[in-house]
Amino acid sequence: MESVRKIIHVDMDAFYAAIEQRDNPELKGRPVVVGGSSKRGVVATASYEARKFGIHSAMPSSQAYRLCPHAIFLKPRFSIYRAVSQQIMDIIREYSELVEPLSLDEAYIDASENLKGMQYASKVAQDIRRRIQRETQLTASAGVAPNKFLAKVASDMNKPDGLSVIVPETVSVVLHKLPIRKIPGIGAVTERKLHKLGIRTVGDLRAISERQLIGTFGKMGSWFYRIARGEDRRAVIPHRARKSMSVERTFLEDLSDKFEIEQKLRFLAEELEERLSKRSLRGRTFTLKITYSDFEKATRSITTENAISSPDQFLQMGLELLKKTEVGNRPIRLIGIGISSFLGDEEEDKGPPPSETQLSLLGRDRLEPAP
Ligand code: TTP
Ligand code: MG
Repeated sequence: MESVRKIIHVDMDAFYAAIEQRDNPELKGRPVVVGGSSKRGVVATASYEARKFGIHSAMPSSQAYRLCPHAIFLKPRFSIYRAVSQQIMDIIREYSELVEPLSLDEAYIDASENLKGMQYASKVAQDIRRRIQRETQLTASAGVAPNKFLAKVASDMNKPDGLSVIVPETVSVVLHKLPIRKIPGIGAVTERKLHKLGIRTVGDLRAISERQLIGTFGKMGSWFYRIARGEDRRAVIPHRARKSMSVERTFLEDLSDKFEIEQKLRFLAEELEERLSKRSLRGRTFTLKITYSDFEKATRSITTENAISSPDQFLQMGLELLKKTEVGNRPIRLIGIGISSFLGDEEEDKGPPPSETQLSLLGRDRLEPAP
Protein backbone atom coordinates (compact mmCIF):
# COMPACT_ATOMS: atom_id res chain seq x y z
CA MET A 1 0.00 0.00 0.00
CA GLU A 2 1.13 3.49 -0.79
CA SER A 3 1.98 5.40 2.37
CA VAL A 4 -0.14 8.39 3.23
CA ARG A 5 1.49 11.68 2.30
CA LYS A 6 1.48 14.71 4.55
CA ILE A 7 0.92 17.88 2.58
CA ILE A 8 0.81 21.40 3.99
CA HIS A 9 -0.55 24.47 2.20
CA VAL A 10 0.58 27.79 3.63
CA ASP A 11 -1.15 31.02 2.58
CA MET A 12 -0.47 34.48 3.99
CA ASP A 13 -3.45 36.49 5.25
CA ALA A 14 -4.48 39.55 3.19
CA PHE A 15 -0.88 39.56 2.01
CA TYR A 16 -0.31 42.96 0.35
CA ALA A 17 -2.67 44.75 2.75
CA ALA A 18 -1.16 43.11 5.83
CA ILE A 19 2.30 44.29 4.78
CA GLU A 20 1.00 47.84 4.36
CA GLN A 21 -0.58 47.71 7.82
CA ARG A 22 2.59 46.34 9.32
CA ASP A 23 4.72 49.08 7.79
CA ASN A 24 2.37 51.89 8.74
CA PRO A 25 0.86 51.37 12.21
CA GLU A 26 -1.76 54.05 11.53
CA LEU A 27 -3.40 51.61 9.13
CA LYS A 28 -3.84 48.86 11.72
CA GLY A 29 -7.46 47.95 12.30
CA ARG A 30 -8.61 50.08 9.39
CA PRO A 31 -10.03 49.17 5.98
CA VAL A 32 -7.10 49.12 3.56
CA VAL A 33 -7.42 48.46 -0.17
CA VAL A 34 -4.33 47.80 -2.29
CA GLY A 35 -4.61 48.19 -6.03
CA GLY A 36 -5.12 50.56 -8.90
CA SER A 37 -6.36 53.89 -7.65
CA SER A 38 -7.69 55.37 -10.86
CA LYS A 39 -11.01 54.82 -12.60
CA ARG A 40 -9.80 51.75 -14.46
CA GLY A 41 -7.90 50.15 -11.60
CA VAL A 42 -8.80 46.92 -9.84
CA VAL A 43 -8.39 45.76 -6.27
CA ALA A 44 -5.40 43.48 -5.71
CA THR A 45 -6.44 42.73 -2.15
CA ALA A 46 -8.19 44.24 0.85
CA SER A 47 -7.58 44.03 4.59
CA TYR A 48 -10.07 41.95 6.55
CA GLU A 49 -11.56 45.21 7.89
CA ALA A 50 -12.30 46.27 4.29
CA ARG A 51 -13.70 42.86 3.36
CA LYS A 52 -16.55 43.46 5.83
CA PHE A 53 -17.81 46.05 3.36
CA GLY A 54 -17.87 43.47 0.58
CA ILE A 55 -14.59 44.52 -1.02
CA HIS A 56 -12.54 41.72 -2.57
CA SER A 57 -9.70 40.99 -5.02
CA ALA A 58 -10.30 41.74 -8.73
CA MET A 59 -13.18 44.13 -7.98
CA PRO A 60 -13.00 47.48 -9.82
CA SER A 61 -11.48 50.08 -7.49
CA SER A 62 -14.36 52.42 -8.26
CA GLN A 63 -16.82 49.88 -6.85
CA ALA A 64 -14.63 49.39 -3.77
CA TYR A 65 -14.71 53.13 -3.25
CA ARG A 66 -18.50 53.19 -3.39
CA LEU A 67 -18.73 50.35 -0.90
CA CYS A 68 -16.39 52.02 1.56
CA PRO A 69 -15.44 55.64 0.80
CA HIS A 70 -13.41 55.97 4.00
CA ALA A 71 -11.15 53.03 3.13
CA ILE A 72 -7.47 53.83 2.60
CA PHE A 73 -6.50 53.13 -1.01
CA LEU A 74 -2.85 52.32 -1.64
CA LYS A 75 -0.72 51.56 -4.65
CA PRO A 76 1.11 48.24 -4.53
CA ARG A 77 4.80 48.15 -3.59
CA PHE A 78 5.84 45.03 -5.45
CA SER A 79 9.50 45.04 -4.51
CA ILE A 80 8.57 44.92 -0.81
CA TYR A 81 6.08 42.12 -1.38
CA ARG A 82 8.68 40.13 -3.28
CA ALA A 83 11.22 40.58 -0.50
CA VAL A 84 8.74 39.38 2.14
CA SER A 85 7.83 36.46 -0.11
CA GLN A 86 11.49 35.48 -0.29
CA GLN A 87 11.72 35.61 3.50
CA ILE A 88 8.69 33.35 3.89
CA MET A 89 9.87 30.85 1.29
CA ASP A 90 13.30 30.72 2.96
CA ILE A 91 11.68 29.84 6.28
CA ILE A 92 9.52 27.18 4.66
CA ARG A 93 12.47 25.63 2.84
CA GLU A 94 14.12 24.91 6.20
CA TYR A 95 11.39 22.34 6.79
CA SER A 96 11.34 20.41 3.54
CA GLU A 97 13.15 20.03 0.26
CA LEU A 98 9.82 19.66 -1.45
CA VAL A 99 8.39 23.17 -1.54
CA GLU A 100 6.25 24.39 -4.44
CA PRO A 101 5.47 28.11 -4.39
CA LEU A 102 2.16 28.94 -6.08
CA SER A 103 2.40 32.70 -5.90
CA LEU A 104 4.18 35.27 -3.76
CA ASP A 105 2.18 34.33 -0.69
CA GLU A 106 1.41 30.63 -0.87
CA ALA A 107 3.19 27.33 -1.18
CA TYR A 108 2.68 23.60 -0.94
CA ILE A 109 5.04 21.65 1.26
CA ASP A 110 5.45 17.90 1.23
CA ALA A 111 6.19 17.28 4.91
CA SER A 112 6.08 13.48 4.74
CA GLU A 113 9.81 13.43 5.31
CA ASN A 114 10.53 16.81 6.77
CA LEU A 115 14.02 18.09 7.45
CA LYS A 116 13.32 18.61 11.16
CA GLY A 117 12.34 14.99 11.73
CA MET A 118 8.98 16.01 13.16
CA GLN A 119 6.42 13.25 13.45
CA TYR A 120 3.31 15.32 12.86
CA ALA A 121 2.75 17.55 9.86
CA SER A 122 0.45 19.71 11.99
CA LYS A 123 3.44 20.40 14.26
CA VAL A 124 5.49 21.38 11.18
CA ALA A 125 2.69 23.71 10.06
CA GLN A 126 2.39 25.33 13.49
CA ASP A 127 6.13 25.81 13.65
CA ILE A 128 6.21 27.45 10.22
CA ARG A 129 3.32 29.76 11.14
CA ARG A 130 4.98 30.76 14.38
CA ARG A 131 8.30 31.50 12.68
CA ILE A 132 6.68 33.53 9.92
CA GLN A 133 4.87 35.56 12.56
CA ARG A 134 8.02 36.11 14.59
CA GLU A 135 10.26 36.99 11.68
CA THR A 136 7.92 39.03 9.50
CA GLN A 137 5.24 40.24 11.96
CA LEU A 138 2.66 38.84 9.53
CA THR A 139 0.18 36.03 9.95
CA ALA A 140 -0.18 32.96 7.77
CA SER A 141 -2.88 30.32 7.64
CA ALA A 142 -2.09 26.68 6.97
CA GLY A 143 -3.88 23.51 6.01
CA VAL A 144 -2.68 19.96 6.56
CA ALA A 145 -4.04 17.00 4.60
CA PRO A 146 -3.04 13.88 2.67
CA ASN A 147 -2.95 15.76 -0.67
CA LYS A 148 -2.64 19.17 -2.32
CA PHE A 149 -6.31 19.78 -3.01
CA LEU A 150 -7.40 19.03 0.55
CA ALA A 151 -4.48 20.96 2.05
CA LYS A 152 -5.52 24.05 0.11
CA VAL A 153 -9.14 23.64 1.12
CA ALA A 154 -7.97 23.29 4.72
CA SER A 155 -5.84 26.44 4.74
CA ASP A 156 -8.93 28.41 3.74
CA MET A 157 -11.10 27.00 6.52
CA ASN A 158 -9.68 28.91 9.44
CA LYS A 159 -8.51 32.17 7.93
CA PRO A 160 -7.00 34.48 9.12
CA ASP A 161 -4.22 33.20 11.38
CA GLY A 162 -5.59 29.68 11.55
CA LEU A 163 -4.64 26.05 11.13
CA SER A 164 -6.92 23.26 9.90
CA VAL A 165 -6.30 19.58 9.47
CA ILE A 166 -8.30 17.34 7.17
CA VAL A 167 -8.07 13.62 7.87
CA PRO A 168 -9.63 10.88 5.70
CA GLU A 169 -12.60 10.58 8.08
CA THR A 170 -13.64 14.22 7.64
CA VAL A 171 -13.16 14.53 3.88
CA SER A 172 -16.76 14.03 2.77
CA VAL A 173 -18.20 16.38 5.40
CA VAL A 174 -15.71 19.11 4.52
CA LEU A 175 -16.20 18.79 0.77
CA HIS A 176 -19.97 18.48 0.78
CA LYS A 177 -20.78 22.20 0.65
CA LEU A 178 -17.62 23.39 -1.04
CA PRO A 179 -18.37 25.44 -4.20
CA ILE A 180 -17.12 23.65 -7.33
CA ARG A 181 -15.07 26.75 -8.23
CA LYS A 182 -12.57 25.67 -5.57
CA ILE A 183 -11.68 22.58 -7.59
CA PRO A 184 -8.39 22.99 -9.47
CA GLY A 185 -9.14 23.04 -13.19
CA ILE A 186 -12.57 24.61 -12.82
CA GLY A 187 -12.58 28.17 -14.13
CA ALA A 188 -15.45 30.48 -15.01
CA VAL A 189 -16.42 28.54 -18.14
CA THR A 190 -16.62 25.06 -16.62
CA GLU A 191 -18.29 26.49 -13.56
CA ARG A 192 -21.07 27.92 -15.73
CA LYS A 193 -21.43 24.60 -17.52
CA LEU A 194 -21.76 22.74 -14.23
CA HIS A 195 -24.18 25.29 -12.82
CA LYS A 196 -26.43 24.71 -15.83
CA LEU A 197 -26.47 21.04 -14.91
CA GLY A 198 -27.52 22.00 -11.38
CA ILE A 199 -24.12 21.20 -9.93
CA ARG A 200 -22.97 23.88 -7.50
CA THR A 201 -21.11 22.06 -4.76
CA VAL A 202 -18.68 19.19 -4.56
CA GLY A 203 -21.50 17.25 -2.91
CA ASP A 204 -23.62 17.75 -6.05
CA LEU A 205 -20.71 16.62 -8.20
CA ARG A 206 -20.28 13.52 -6.13
CA ALA A 207 -23.79 12.41 -6.97
CA ILE A 208 -22.91 12.11 -10.68
CA SER A 209 -21.56 8.85 -12.04
CA GLU A 210 -18.06 8.61 -13.45
CA ARG A 211 -19.44 7.55 -16.83
CA GLN A 212 -21.64 10.58 -17.04
CA LEU A 213 -18.84 12.94 -16.04
CA ILE A 214 -16.48 11.47 -18.62
CA GLY A 215 -19.24 11.61 -21.23
CA THR A 216 -19.68 15.34 -20.63
CA PHE A 217 -16.17 16.50 -19.77
CA GLY A 218 -13.85 13.90 -21.29
CA LYS A 219 -10.60 13.36 -19.41
CA MET A 220 -11.44 16.20 -17.09
CA GLY A 221 -14.49 14.20 -16.03
CA SER A 222 -12.49 11.50 -14.35
CA TRP A 223 -10.43 14.15 -12.58
CA PHE A 224 -13.71 15.64 -11.27
CA TYR A 225 -14.88 12.21 -10.17
CA ARG A 226 -11.77 11.62 -8.08
CA ILE A 227 -11.42 15.15 -6.73
CA ALA A 228 -15.07 15.06 -5.56
CA ARG A 229 -13.98 12.17 -3.34
CA GLY A 230 -10.95 14.06 -2.09
CA GLU A 231 -8.53 12.01 -4.18
CA ASP A 232 -5.58 13.89 -5.68
CA ARG A 233 -2.25 12.35 -6.50
CA ARG A 234 -0.44 15.41 -7.84
CA ALA A 235 3.08 15.63 -6.48
CA VAL A 236 4.59 18.67 -4.82
CA ILE A 237 7.01 19.87 -7.48
CA PRO A 238 9.76 22.13 -6.21
CA HIS A 239 10.90 24.80 -8.61
CA ARG A 240 13.35 27.59 -8.38
CA ALA A 241 12.46 31.22 -8.82
CA ARG A 242 12.17 32.41 -12.40
CA LYS A 243 15.18 34.36 -13.66
CA SER A 244 13.81 35.73 -16.90
CA MET A 245 10.64 36.04 -18.92
CA SER A 246 10.44 36.05 -22.67
CA VAL A 247 8.08 35.73 -25.61
CA GLU A 248 8.86 34.79 -29.21
CA ARG A 249 7.36 34.04 -32.60
CA THR A 250 8.44 31.65 -35.29
CA PHE A 251 7.09 32.64 -38.70
CA LEU A 252 5.51 30.38 -41.26
CA GLU A 253 7.58 32.14 -43.89
CA ASP A 254 10.89 33.88 -43.33
CA LEU A 255 10.60 37.63 -42.93
CA SER A 256 12.84 40.34 -44.30
CA ASP A 257 10.54 43.34 -44.44
CA LYS A 258 11.50 45.79 -41.71
CA PHE A 259 8.00 47.15 -41.38
CA GLU A 260 6.50 43.70 -40.91
CA ILE A 261 9.14 42.83 -38.37
CA GLU A 262 8.36 46.00 -36.46
CA GLN A 263 4.69 44.97 -36.38
CA LYS A 264 5.61 41.59 -34.90
CA LEU A 265 7.74 43.33 -32.33
CA ARG A 266 4.83 45.53 -31.36
CA PHE A 267 2.66 42.49 -30.60
CA LEU A 268 5.44 40.81 -28.66
CA ALA A 269 5.96 43.96 -26.60
CA GLU A 270 2.33 43.93 -25.47
CA GLU A 271 2.44 40.23 -24.74
CA LEU A 272 5.62 40.52 -22.70
CA GLU A 273 4.24 43.35 -20.62
CA GLU A 274 1.10 41.39 -19.89
CA ARG A 275 3.02 38.34 -18.74
CA LEU A 276 5.38 40.35 -16.56
CA SER A 277 2.65 42.33 -14.87
CA LYS A 278 0.62 39.22 -14.16
CA ARG A 279 3.53 37.98 -12.13
CA SER A 280 4.43 41.39 -10.70
CA LEU A 281 7.89 41.16 -12.26
CA ARG A 282 10.02 44.08 -13.37
CA GLY A 283 13.56 43.86 -14.65
CA ARG A 284 16.45 45.94 -15.92
CA THR A 285 17.80 43.87 -18.81
CA PHE A 286 16.08 43.72 -22.17
CA THR A 287 17.12 41.06 -24.67
CA LEU A 288 16.35 40.66 -28.35
CA LYS A 289 16.74 37.28 -29.93
CA ILE A 290 16.80 36.54 -33.65
CA THR A 291 17.12 33.33 -35.65
CA TYR A 292 18.09 33.88 -39.27
CA SER A 293 16.63 31.72 -42.03
CA ASP A 294 19.77 29.54 -42.01
CA PHE A 295 19.23 28.93 -38.26
CA GLU A 296 22.11 31.10 -37.17
CA LYS A 297 21.15 32.87 -33.96
CA ALA A 298 21.89 36.33 -32.63
CA THR A 299 21.09 37.93 -29.27
CA ARG A 300 21.55 41.54 -28.25
CA SER A 301 20.74 43.09 -24.90
CA ILE A 302 20.62 46.35 -22.97
CA THR A 303 20.76 46.79 -19.20
CA THR A 304 19.51 50.01 -17.65
CA GLU A 305 19.51 51.46 -14.16
CA ASN A 306 15.74 51.36 -13.71
CA ALA A 307 13.06 48.85 -14.57
CA ILE A 308 12.15 48.52 -18.23
CA SER A 309 8.46 47.95 -18.01
CA SER A 310 6.19 49.43 -20.65
CA PRO A 311 5.38 48.02 -24.10
CA ASP A 312 6.65 51.30 -25.58
CA GLN A 313 10.01 50.84 -23.92
CA PHE A 314 10.19 47.24 -25.13
CA LEU A 315 9.42 48.36 -28.67
CA GLN A 316 11.96 51.22 -28.60
CA MET A 317 14.70 48.98 -27.27
CA GLY A 318 13.78 46.20 -29.65
CA LEU A 319 14.08 48.56 -32.62
CA GLU A 320 17.35 49.93 -31.29
CA LEU A 321 18.80 46.44 -30.96
CA LEU A 322 17.50 45.36 -34.35
CA LYS A 323 19.87 47.94 -35.88
CA LYS A 324 22.73 45.96 -34.39
CA THR A 325 21.74 42.84 -36.32
CA GLU A 326 21.57 42.00 -39.99
CA VAL A 327 17.79 42.20 -40.01
CA GLY A 328 16.63 43.81 -43.24
CA ASN A 329 19.49 42.31 -45.21
CA ARG A 330 19.02 38.76 -44.08
CA PRO A 331 15.64 37.00 -43.68
CA ILE A 332 14.71 35.78 -40.20
CA ARG A 333 12.56 32.86 -39.06
CA LEU A 334 12.16 33.79 -35.39
CA ILE A 335 12.10 36.87 -33.24
CA GLY A 336 11.87 37.02 -29.46
CA ILE A 337 12.20 39.53 -26.65
CA GLY A 338 12.70 39.07 -22.95
CA ILE A 339 13.35 40.72 -19.62
CA SER A 340 15.77 39.60 -16.92
CA SER A 341 17.70 41.08 -13.95
CA PHE A 342 14.48 41.31 -12.02
CA LEU A 343 14.29 43.97 -9.36
CA GLY A 344 15.25 41.95 -6.40
CA ASP A 345 14.77 41.55 -2.77
CA GLU A 346 17.20 43.86 -1.04
CA GLU A 347 17.46 46.15 -4.01
CA GLU A 348 15.36 49.27 -3.64
CA ASP A 349 12.88 49.64 -6.45
CA LYS A 350 13.76 52.93 -8.10
CA GLY A 351 11.61 52.43 -11.16
CA PRO A 352 8.52 54.37 -12.07
CA PRO A 353 5.26 53.37 -10.38
CA PRO A 354 3.44 50.62 -12.24
CA SER A 355 1.46 51.89 -15.17
CA GLU A 356 -2.30 51.81 -15.28
CA THR A 357 -2.41 48.81 -17.58
CA GLN A 358 -0.18 46.90 -15.21
CA LEU A 359 -2.52 47.64 -12.36
CA SER A 360 -5.58 46.61 -14.27
CA LEU A 361 -3.88 43.38 -15.20
CA LEU A 362 -2.94 42.58 -11.63
CA GLY A 363 -3.63 38.96 -11.80
CA ARG A 364 -2.63 36.25 -9.51
CA ASP A 365 0.38 34.20 -10.25
CA ARG A 366 -1.08 30.78 -10.91
CA LEU A 367 1.80 28.43 -11.25
CA GLU A 368 -0.25 25.37 -10.55
CA PRO A 369 -0.18 23.10 -13.58
CA ALA A 370 -3.55 22.15 -14.96
CA PRO A 371 -4.44 18.68 -13.72
P1 TTP B 1 -4.54 35.72 -1.92
O1 TTP B 1 -3.76 34.76 -1.06
O2 TTP B 1 -5.61 35.17 -2.77
O3 TTP B 1 -5.23 36.82 -1.02
P2 TTP B 1 -4.72 37.53 0.28
O4 TTP B 1 -3.44 36.94 0.76
O5 TTP B 1 -4.69 38.99 0.04
O6 TTP B 1 -5.88 37.23 1.30
P3 TTP B 1 -6.27 35.84 2.00
O7 TTP B 1 -5.29 34.80 1.53
O8 TTP B 1 -6.16 36.10 3.47
O9 TTP B 1 -7.67 35.56 1.57
O10 TTP B 1 -3.53 36.54 -2.83
C1 TTP B 1 -2.26 36.94 -2.39
C2 TTP B 1 -1.89 38.29 -2.96
O11 TTP B 1 -1.92 38.25 -4.38
C3 TTP B 1 -2.83 39.38 -2.54
O12 TTP B 1 -2.47 39.96 -1.30
C4 TTP B 1 -2.76 40.34 -3.69
C5 TTP B 1 -2.43 39.49 -4.89
N1 TTP B 1 -3.63 39.26 -5.72
C6 TTP B 1 -3.85 40.09 -6.82
O13 TTP B 1 -3.04 40.96 -7.11
N2 TTP B 1 -4.97 39.90 -7.58
C7 TTP B 1 -5.91 38.94 -7.30
O14 TTP B 1 -6.93 38.81 -8.00
C8 TTP B 1 -5.68 38.08 -6.15
C9 TTP B 1 -6.67 37.03 -5.78
C10 TTP B 1 -4.54 38.30 -5.40
MG1 MG C 1 -3.17 34.86 0.91
